[in-house]
Amino acid sequence: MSAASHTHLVVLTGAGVSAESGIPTFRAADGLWENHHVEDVATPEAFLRNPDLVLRFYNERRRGVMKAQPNAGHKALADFESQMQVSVITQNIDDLHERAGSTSVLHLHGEILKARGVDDDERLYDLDGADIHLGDLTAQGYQLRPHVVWFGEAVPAMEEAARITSQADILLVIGTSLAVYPAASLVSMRRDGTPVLLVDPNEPHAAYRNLSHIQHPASTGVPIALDRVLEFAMRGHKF
Ligand code: BV8
Repeated sequence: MSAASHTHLVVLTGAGVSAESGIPTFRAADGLWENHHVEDVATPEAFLRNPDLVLRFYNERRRGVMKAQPNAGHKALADFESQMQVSVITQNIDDLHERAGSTSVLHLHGEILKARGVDDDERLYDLDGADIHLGDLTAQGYQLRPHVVWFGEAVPAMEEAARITSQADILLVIGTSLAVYPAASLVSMRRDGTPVLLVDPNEPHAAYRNLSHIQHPASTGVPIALDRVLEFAMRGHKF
C-alpha cells in the first residue's frame, strides 16, 4: 500500500461513466425512450397505468447492460483500490463498477439485474439476466418489479451515501449532470475543505463551474483524475 493508503476517496458516478460502454446517458437521448420521457416511464404511476410498457422498458435496458463491458474509467477506479480506500456511490443501475472489480459500490437508485415484489422493498431476487413479465410473481403471489428507485420514490440508500460522503478526504464526481435529487445534494454533504474533482466531457451546470474539472470522457479523464488524487494525497497538491 502506498503512503496515500490513509486517504479515503469517495466517487459519485452517473450515466456518463457507462456511456463509453455503450449504455446511453439520460441526457444524450434527450431523456427519451420510444418517444416517452424517462421521467414518465420510470415512475410508480406509469407502472400502475401500463405495467407492460414499464417492464419492457427495463427488459430492453437490462439486455443492454448485459451486453456492455466495463470501460477504462470503471477499471481505473477498481485498480485504484491498491492505492487507497475507494468508496463508489453510483446513480447507475448497471453492474459495470462491480464487473470492473470495485469492491465498495453503493447503488443509490437500485440495480436493474435484481427484482423485488411490489409488496416488499427488502427481499431481493437475482434475475440472472431474465426479463420480468406481467404475471411473474413472488412466492407470496406479488408481482415482480425491477429493483430500481423510480421518480417520486424515496431513496433508502441516501442516509448511507451521506455518511460515506461525510468521511471523504477527496470527492471525485464522474459523468453526472447532477440534475436528480437527492443524489446531487451529496456534493454539498462533504466536509468543509474536502476537494472535489469533476470528470465530464461537457461543461457542468453553472452551479458547479467553480469546481476543478477534467474535461474528458471517463475512459481518459478518470486516469488523469486519479493521478491528481494521488498527487494530492501524497503531497497535498491542490487540483
Ligand atoms: C424523491 C433509476 C421524494 C431508474 C433514477 C423538481 C426539482 C428538483 C427535484 C425534483 C423536482 N421534481 C421532482 C423532483 C425529485 C426527483 C428529481 O430529482 N427529478 C429531477 C428530474 C428534477 N427525484 C426523485 O423523484 C427521487 N425521489 O425525491 O423522493 C420522496 C421522499 C420520501 C418519500 C417518497 C418520496 C428519486 C430519483 C431517482 C430516479 N431514478 N434512476 C432508472 O434508471 O430507470 S434517476 C436516473 O436519472 C439516474 O439514476 C440518474 O440519477 C439520473 C440521470 O442523471 P445522470 O446519471 O447524471 O445522467 P445524465 O444523462 O443526466 O448526465 C450524464 C452526464 O454524463 C452528463 O453530464 C454528460 O455530460 C456526461 N457524459 C456524457 N458522456 C460521458 C460523460 N461523462 C463521462 N464520460 C463520458 N463518456
